[in-house]
Amino acid sequence: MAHGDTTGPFDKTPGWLDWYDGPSVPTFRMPPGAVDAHCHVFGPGGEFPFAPERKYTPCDASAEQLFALRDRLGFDRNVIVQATCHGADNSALVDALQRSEGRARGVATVRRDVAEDELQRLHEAGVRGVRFNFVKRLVDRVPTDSLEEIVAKIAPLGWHVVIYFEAEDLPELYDFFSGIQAPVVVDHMGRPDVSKDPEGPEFGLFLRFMRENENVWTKVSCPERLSVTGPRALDGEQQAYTDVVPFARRVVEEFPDRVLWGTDWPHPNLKDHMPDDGLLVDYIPRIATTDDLQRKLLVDNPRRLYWPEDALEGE
Ligand code: 0GY
Repeated sequence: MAHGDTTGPFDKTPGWLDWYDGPSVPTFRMPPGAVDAHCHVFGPGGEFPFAPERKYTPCDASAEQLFALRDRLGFDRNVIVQATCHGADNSALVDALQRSEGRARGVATVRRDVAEDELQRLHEAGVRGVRFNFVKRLVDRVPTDSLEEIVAKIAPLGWHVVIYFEAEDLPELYDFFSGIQAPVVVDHMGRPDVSKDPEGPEFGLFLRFMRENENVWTKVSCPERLSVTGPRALDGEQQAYTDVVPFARRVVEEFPDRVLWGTDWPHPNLKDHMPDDGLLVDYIPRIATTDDLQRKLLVDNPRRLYWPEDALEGE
């Protein structure tokens, strides 16, 4: 790894991803209790088969590997998000939550006909939200009346809705999203085109969406997906993903109590480069520039959403 100090060998057992030469140990020291609020487990396919309707087949990425990454980077906890390649079969997610010893919570995918006792089972395993995906390359569109039915079923459990969409689709989806009667978490700032002006109309609509809907939060994650300039340094090793910084920093500063951050490990569908998660962690202080903003982003906000019982204890 070119970046940072690896301070000793990373124990890549059991079966660490063989294509993955990382991660480096970040320079940035996270506040105690930091949460990686967006990451995945995939399979292993032999044990937890991928969904027949999936649009891609990922690498296997196990719970043990995820927890090794957590410890390596300095996170305390994870929020594991169901990805489309597992469809609405949440078995791998539930298995990972159960292995986490209370250090992971989850976001599941369910269908409109999901039974109440299934939702209860997911809740007991640590699921606290459902994910609606609108990214066309990942899923076939689900009708909004189905999604409304799901919202009505999960609301009594105190769950929230995670939405994933691309910026060009926000105008069409704006009213539906604004009507969701539950907390809403937007993945990756609604995927702005960062070659455009952060003060321009496209990102302006996203900022307006957050301003008008106080139940809306966002993950200021995935610079590695959004960046055009990429991981290569523009003016120094630490300056990866520079073009995404003004977007994420703007959101963190305007909505400090409604932002989350996650690695997105193991970075499905990124074909041009495999991100170094250590470098991604070192991006955090560039978008959350004070101790106070970092603590909110990494500790207080995710705990309020995923471990509210802990947040209450601390008050
Ligand atoms: C992410 C991003 C992607 C994939 C998925 O559910 C998924 O398959 O979310 C992507 O390809 O942009 O957040 O994992």
